[in-house]
Amino acid sequence: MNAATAVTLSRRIEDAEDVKRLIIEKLKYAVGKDPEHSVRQDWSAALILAVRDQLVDHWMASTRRAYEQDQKRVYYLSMEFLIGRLLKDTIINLGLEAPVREALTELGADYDEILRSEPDAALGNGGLGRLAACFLDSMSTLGIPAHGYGIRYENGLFRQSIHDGWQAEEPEDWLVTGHNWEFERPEVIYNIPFGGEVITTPEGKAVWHPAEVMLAAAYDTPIAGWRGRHVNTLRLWAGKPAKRVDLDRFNRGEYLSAMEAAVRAETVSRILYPDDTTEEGKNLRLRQEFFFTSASLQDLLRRYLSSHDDISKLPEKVAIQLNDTHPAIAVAELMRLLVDTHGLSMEVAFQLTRETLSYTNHTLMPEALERWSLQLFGSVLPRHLDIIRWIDEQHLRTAAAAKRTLDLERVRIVDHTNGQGVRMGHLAFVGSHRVNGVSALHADLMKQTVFQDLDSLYPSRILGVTNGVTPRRWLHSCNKPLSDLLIETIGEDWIGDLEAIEAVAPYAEDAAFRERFRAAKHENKCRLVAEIQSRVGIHVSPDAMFDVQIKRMHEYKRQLLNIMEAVAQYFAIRNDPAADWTPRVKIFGGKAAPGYEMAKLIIKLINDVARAVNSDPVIGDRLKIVFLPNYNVSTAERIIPAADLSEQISTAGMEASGTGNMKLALNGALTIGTLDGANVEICDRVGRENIHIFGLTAEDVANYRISGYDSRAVIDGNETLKTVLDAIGSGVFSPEDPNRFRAIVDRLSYDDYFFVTADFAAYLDEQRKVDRAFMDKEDWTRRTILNTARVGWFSADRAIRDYAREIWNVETPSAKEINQGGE
Ligand code: NTF
Repeated sequence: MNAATAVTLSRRIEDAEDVKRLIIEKLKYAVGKDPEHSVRQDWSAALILAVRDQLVDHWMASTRRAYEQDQKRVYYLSMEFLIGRLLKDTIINLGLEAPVREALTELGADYDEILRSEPDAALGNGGLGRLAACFLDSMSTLGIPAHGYGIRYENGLFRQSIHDGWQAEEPEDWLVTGHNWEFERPEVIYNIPFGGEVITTPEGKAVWHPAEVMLAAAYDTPIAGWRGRHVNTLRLWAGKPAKRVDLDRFNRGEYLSAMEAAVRAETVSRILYPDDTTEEGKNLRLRQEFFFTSASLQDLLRRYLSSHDDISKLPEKVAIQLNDTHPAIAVAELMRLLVDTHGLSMEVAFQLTRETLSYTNHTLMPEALERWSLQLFGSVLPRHLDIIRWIDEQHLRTAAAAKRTLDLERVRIVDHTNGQGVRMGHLAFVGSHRVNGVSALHADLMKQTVFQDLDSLYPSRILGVTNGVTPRRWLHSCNKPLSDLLIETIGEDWIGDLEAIEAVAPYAEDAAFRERFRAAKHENKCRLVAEIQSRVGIHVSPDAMFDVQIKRMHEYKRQLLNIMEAVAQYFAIRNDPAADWTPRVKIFGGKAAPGYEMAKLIIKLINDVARAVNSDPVIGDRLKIVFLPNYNVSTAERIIPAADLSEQISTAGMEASGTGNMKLALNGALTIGTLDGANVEICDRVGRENIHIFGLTAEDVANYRISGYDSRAVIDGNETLKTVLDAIGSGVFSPEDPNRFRAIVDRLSYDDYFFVTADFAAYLDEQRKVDRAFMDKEDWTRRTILNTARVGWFSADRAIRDYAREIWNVETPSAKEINQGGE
């Protein structure tokens, strides 16, 4: 052991005494406070800094190992990382919870309160961003040398509040209290050019003269995996001006315009686009995408070249994953860097680019497949437009040579028809060696729909890698009662190898275990009852079924179907209050994109129905409806362990995968769902008898889209449906504004694109089966245990192993090796 190592080891935490010493040291020398005068924010900062120290040695060792062994590295480029809070997860991953809790208690600080005071890093909208965060955890757990690359948004996803039932948005300012996890890297700075023109030299070389150059500055957050042995980096880029102040202007007294360039540059990392399906503020959005992609590629090329001479070996040592089309400009930017900076030919550059890049598609919704007008694209990225045209030519030659009859216009990257534009999905596809969907069904549908032509040109490029979730955050850390029970019963292998959770299956037949499983659920429900009471002032009973739908508000996810069922049930209870009703609490959580009027109207409908139902004395505990505002990662961590029923009721064929479905099943909720996304695979694994499937299949939906579908006739033929829609449409829930929900009813009657009316009867039927099933406590518990036991495959570790094997060509240790550990 050399002297340097000896010094660092003394900072290691072995017991509560070490924690106390380190926290006091941090309070004093990093925060600048003495314990007597420290407020919660100071304790929190000191604790985070002390825990962060624990990561540093492993972080450096991980980096050293990657260099020494010349390991292949994975770069995950994502516009979104929805990481939430880091403190509790990191403490648990490092196995430090007991000493930390003890130390803080002895110091007179409240551990749980400190955990709650950490702001959620909401650098993402929903599924795609949360998946990226789970993948970071798993890549560290599996010891894959990896970087997440993204944007350090000043304002993450907006904060949602509910005023009079309507969604209101406020900016989320997670950075104002300081982000103690990160390390600023002032020396890691890249130029990011924009605009200008491309001039061809007499030798035929294209030279880009940008109109403007800004800077990208790096901020690193260490990400530990299970047991903290391997630590990777999340590197986020902030926009900075090349020159902070224009001194000439300033001296002329033009103070505001002297700062113009600074404001412009900083705007690039100012806000996260609050929408995961449509692009707005097109110019800024395109600049954001290019900004972080270019900085990331420059950075990884610099790292590669610092230990390799031969750029042509890049694909052997580097794998770059594009999380959706947002970083798709990487195809052209990597070529630009290889050609313009490193002097390769276009042909060679294209081959290396394709071998290095791969692309994940997360949605088939046509409006989400990005597409830039030629005019905009050419004005912001003129050199890239040239490169893309070149790629398109090559690609067209392949298409023309193919024996199939193809509509060449449809396969082109640059669309020359009326709507002229650059199709980013096509660019990502053509520039990647693998293109993956996020569930088996989704990958199939990609081949049948949006990428049908490209799939026929490049067969075997598309594959499915079903999503997964990290069992560390989504069971072990968020659900202590259940995690403790599992550890006591089957040991703790499942935390690092979720498929080992299958060992609990036989206990489904054990009455004493079922009792304890129920007790764990009950404890979680009581905690949520208190939160509902304190946040929205609604009293609910922990003995009722907690029926949960938490996800972005979107018509295809069909929160509307859920609330319509609530209305039907409300009327049924009123008609016969004495019948044997299964008490339910319907819990909703989710944000609507600020510009998405229909989704916002559905939030209002949920709240208006809730107002009527919750205050109706006839109903009592038989039905309660709760909309919890500002749904985010931390709220999910409290709702999921308390759920009995998981609503996964999207229009079949439209939810690419879902990950909430996995988290809820893992935490012992039964699913009511359509055969959509990963629900299909969940059904296969938990068994058809342990899940409540209803409604049209993706194939049915596709057929109806062709043959046409008459929702008017369906409504007329279903008395309950008609009553529900009449009530909603005539203002029963909005007497102060009877026409408020007319638009919803009209949509369902004349253009029911999401097949709400088509699935209504089947959904109600299945819900009544759920009611009956819930009343049989023992059998219900048995089935929920089997859900927990059988969804181990949906671990993000398994998903990352699939990526590593099928896409990145990177080796991973076996689950056994992970659990046995070793440095
Ligand atoms: C989401 N897509 C899909 O809607 C989910 O089904 C899926 O589970 C997640 O991605 C993760 O793969 C998006 O968030 C986006 F942005 F593409 F719409």
